[in-house]
Amino acid sequence: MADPKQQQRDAFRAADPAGGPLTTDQGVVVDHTDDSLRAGDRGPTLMEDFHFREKITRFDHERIPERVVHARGAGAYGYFEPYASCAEFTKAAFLQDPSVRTPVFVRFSTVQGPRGSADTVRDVRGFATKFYTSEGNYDLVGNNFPVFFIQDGIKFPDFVHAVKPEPHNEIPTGASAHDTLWDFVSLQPETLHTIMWLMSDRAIPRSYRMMQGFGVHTFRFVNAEGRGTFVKFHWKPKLGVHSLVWDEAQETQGRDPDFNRRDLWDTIEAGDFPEWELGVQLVPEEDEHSFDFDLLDATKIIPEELVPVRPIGRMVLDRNPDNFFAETEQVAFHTANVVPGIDFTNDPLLQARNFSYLDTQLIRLGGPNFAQIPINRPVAPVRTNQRDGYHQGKIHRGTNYSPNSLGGGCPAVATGDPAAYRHLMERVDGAKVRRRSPSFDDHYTQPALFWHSMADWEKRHIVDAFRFELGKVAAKEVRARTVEQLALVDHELATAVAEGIGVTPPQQRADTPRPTPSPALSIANNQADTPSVSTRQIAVLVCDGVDAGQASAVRTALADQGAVVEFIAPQDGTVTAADGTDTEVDRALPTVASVLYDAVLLPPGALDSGDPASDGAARRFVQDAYRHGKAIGALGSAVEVLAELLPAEVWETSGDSRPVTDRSIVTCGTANADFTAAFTEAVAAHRDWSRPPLTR
Ligand code: HDE
Repeated sequence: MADPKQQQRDAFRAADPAGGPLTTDQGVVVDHTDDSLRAGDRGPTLMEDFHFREKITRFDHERIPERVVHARGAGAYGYFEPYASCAEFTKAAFLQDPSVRTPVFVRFSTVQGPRGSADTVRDVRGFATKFYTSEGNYDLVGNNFPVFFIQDGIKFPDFVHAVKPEPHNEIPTGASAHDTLWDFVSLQPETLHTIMWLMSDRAIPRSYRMMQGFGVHTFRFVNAEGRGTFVKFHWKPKLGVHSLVWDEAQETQGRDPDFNRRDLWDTIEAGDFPEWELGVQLVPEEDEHSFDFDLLDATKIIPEELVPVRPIGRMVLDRNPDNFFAETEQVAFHTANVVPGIDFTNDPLLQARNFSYLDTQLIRLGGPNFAQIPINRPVAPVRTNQRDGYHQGKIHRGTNYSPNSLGGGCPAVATGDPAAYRHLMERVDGAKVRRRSPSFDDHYTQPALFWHSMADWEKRHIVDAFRFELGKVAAKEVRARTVEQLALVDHELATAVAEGIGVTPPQQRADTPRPTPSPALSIANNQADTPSVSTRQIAVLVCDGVDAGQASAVRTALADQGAVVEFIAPQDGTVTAADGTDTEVDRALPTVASVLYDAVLLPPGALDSGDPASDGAARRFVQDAYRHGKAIGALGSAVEVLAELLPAEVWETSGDSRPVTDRSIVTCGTANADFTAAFTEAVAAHRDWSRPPLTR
C-alpha cells in the first residue's frame, strides 16, 4: 500500500489528459491550437483570441526565480525507518518504532551554479531531506561536507557573493576557480577547513548515491523527560563514498551535464534503490565544553574517533517525482521545520539559517501559502488561523483568530499536551554584543586534521585542485596570500601548492598543528561493506569481427550482479561478429565517452575494426579509462593491442601481455570464470589510484 505522502499526492495529480479534449484554463474545449485567430488568412492576429493570449501569458510566466544558492538539483521520494527506538534521547515520533516507515523527499544539489549548470562541477553538494512525519514535517537540510565555510550567518552574503560568478561579467559558471572566491578565502581563515574539503575529491562525487550527508550544525535531541543531548547527523551511503577525478569531472560537464541527475533517475527507474544509513554523534549536555573546539562552531567536526557515529536508521529512495517543477523545484526546505524531540543550538550559522529559508521561499514561491503546494504539505493535519495571501488554495470557513468563542474556540491550543512542540528551556543570559566567541578562534587545527587524515592519492588530488584553482586566479597577491594561509595548516601542502602556481614556497614554521589523524575522514575508509558492481556502468567496445560470444558471456555475468553493461560500436545498429552472427549495439561510439562509464571491457577483436578513425576513437576511450583509474578488462587479441596503448610499467615485462596484478587491468586469453571474477573485483574497487602516467 502507498505511504501517506504518496496517497496524498494522488489527490493532487492533474486529471489524466487521456480523459477528454484539450481545454483552456477556464475549461472551455479547444479544437485548434496551432494557428492564432486572424483577420483573413494573411491578416493580423486578433485581440479576441483568448486561447492564444492565455497560452502565451501562461508561457511567459512559466519560470519562477531560481534558488539563490543550490539552484541546480535533483530529487526523489523514499522512506526512512529507525532500527530501534531512540526514546532515550529523543521523543521524535519518527525515531521510535522500527515498524513505522516515514515518507521522505530528498533533494540533492550543487551550490554555485544556476539551474541549468552542469552536475560534475567542483562544489559542495546539498543533501536536503524532508521527513513527512506524523507530527509534522522535519527537514534535515544538510550538505555532503560536515563543515561550512563561515561561522556566522551574517557572512553568508559575503561568501556567496565571492564564490558566485563575478559581478561584472557573470563568469565563471559553476566554478570556484576565480579571483573573488580566493580573495575572500585568503582573507578569511575560517573558510580553510571547508576549503580543504572543497579541494578534495569529496567535491566531485561519482554519484549522489555515493556521497555522505551531514547535518553540519550541532543540533539537540530532547527526550520525553525534557533532557537535551547534543547531536550531529550523518548519512552514510550503502554503496560507499566514491568520487570522480578532476580531469574526468570536467569532461563530463560537456559530455553529460546531467550526469548525477541522470544517474539518480535511472537507478531508481531500474529498481536499484539508493540507500543511506542515518547515524548520530551524541554528546551529553554536561560535556559541552570538553572539546578543544566549540560545538557551536560549524567549521569544526567532532572526530568520529572521539565520539563514534551510532547508526539509528536507514533511508531508501524508491520513487522518482512525476514532475520536476511541481515537486523538485517547488520543494521548500527549512532548518526551522522541526518536530518535538529535535531542537536547535546557538550555532550562529544555524540561527541565521532559521531566518533565511522561510524568507527566501516567500519570494521564490510567490507568497506565504507555499506549504499548500503538494510537495510541501505535511501528512499531519494542519489547522491554523493563517489566512489569505497570494495563491491561497483553500476556502476557509469560520473564525480566523484565537482565542475565539464564535468558532467554538477552534482550533484549540494544545495547552499541556505532551505532543506539542516545546522549546528546550535553555538558560540564556549575557551582554548584548556583536562579536565572535574566542572559542571559535582556531582556524588551522582542523584543516590540518583533514590533510593529515588523507591517503597519499587524496593528498595528491588536493594539491592538484589547489594548483588548478589558484592557477586560474589572476591576482598574484591573492595566490600568495592563500599560500601564506596554507603554510599555517601544513608546510608540505603549502610548498606543493606554491611550486605549482609560481609563488615562492613558504618558510617552514614551527607552529603548524599536528593533530592525530582521523581515519574516518578519508574516502579510502568509507567504502561499502561488500563492494559490488551493482549499478556500475561498463562499456564493452565491439566492432565488426569481434568475438561476440565472449563479450556476451562476460556481459551476462556482470549484468547478473546488477551492473549496467553496454555494447558500444563505431555505429549504431548491429555488428557482424567473427562467427558471422549479428549482435545488437547499445550505443554508437561518437555519442558516448569513456568518462560516462566506470570500466571498459575489450573482447577479442575489439580494437581492430579496420577503420582507423573508429579504432583511434576506441583507443582513446581505453586510454581515458586508464588515466581515470578505471578497471580495464581485455581478452585474447585485444590484450596485445592494450599492451601497445598503456605504459610499459603496467606490464610484468615490457611488451608482455600479463599486467601487473594490482593495477586493475585484467587480461586473459579467453573469458573464463577466473577472468570474470577478477574483472568484477576490479570494477567493484571503483578506481586504481596507483597508475603510472600515460606516456603514449
Ligand atoms: Fe543554505 N540556503 N544557507 N546551507 N542550503 C538555501 O534556501 C543559507 C547552509 C542548504 O534543496 C536557501 O530555499 C544561509 C549550510 C541546502 O531546496 C537559502 C546559510 C548548509 C539548500 C539558504 C546557509 C546549507 C540550501 C536558498 C548560512 C548545510 C538547498 C534556497 C547561515 C548544512 C535546499 C532556499 C533545497 C538552500 C540560506 C548555509 C544547506 C538562501 C543564510 C551550513 C542543502 O535560504
